[in-house]
Amino acid sequence: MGLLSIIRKIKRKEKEMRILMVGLDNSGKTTIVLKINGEDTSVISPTLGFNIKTMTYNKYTLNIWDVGGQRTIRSYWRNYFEQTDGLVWVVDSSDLRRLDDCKFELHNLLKEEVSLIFPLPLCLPHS
Ligand SMILES: Nc1nc2c(ncn2[C@@H]2O[C@H](COP(=O)(O)OP(=O)(O)OP(=O)(O)O)[C@@H](O)[C@H]2O)c(=O)[nH]1
Ligand SMILES: [Mg+2]
Repeated sequence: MGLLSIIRKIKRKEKEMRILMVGLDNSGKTTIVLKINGEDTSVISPTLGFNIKTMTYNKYTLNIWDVGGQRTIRSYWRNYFEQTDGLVWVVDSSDLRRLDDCKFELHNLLKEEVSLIFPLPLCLPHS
């Protein structure tokens, strides 16, 4: 996962990327994916497994894997790492009470094979 796999794909002129979105439950992952896709966000329920959304950007096809973040299912995140090209870690900056929890989970994740992280501040209307 990470920069090397993206470079390899670009060299092979592959136009399909797999992006994994993870973060604590209720951090806004599904909301972000739906917003980007121009879909209704008025009724959203917690993700229990995962959702896949396919989008196109600059001739690239992005398969976005939006994975549920509830505590009981976080241990399954690693099952999605294989063949993932990039990872987006979503933080709800207004949820100060759970920032330590968020930090702990991110540290756990970084022990796995994650080779590249871009900080990408995203502001939802209520964040
Ligand atoms: N975190 C966040 N949530 C917002 C914001 N604005 C609205 N929401 C609402 O807060 C909830 C966020 O939930 P989801 O998008 O389901 O969060 P999630 O990260 O996908 O949660 P899981 O699927 O349980 O992992 C939704 O009901 C949103 O409509 C915002 O600015 N930040
Ligand atoms: Mg969700």
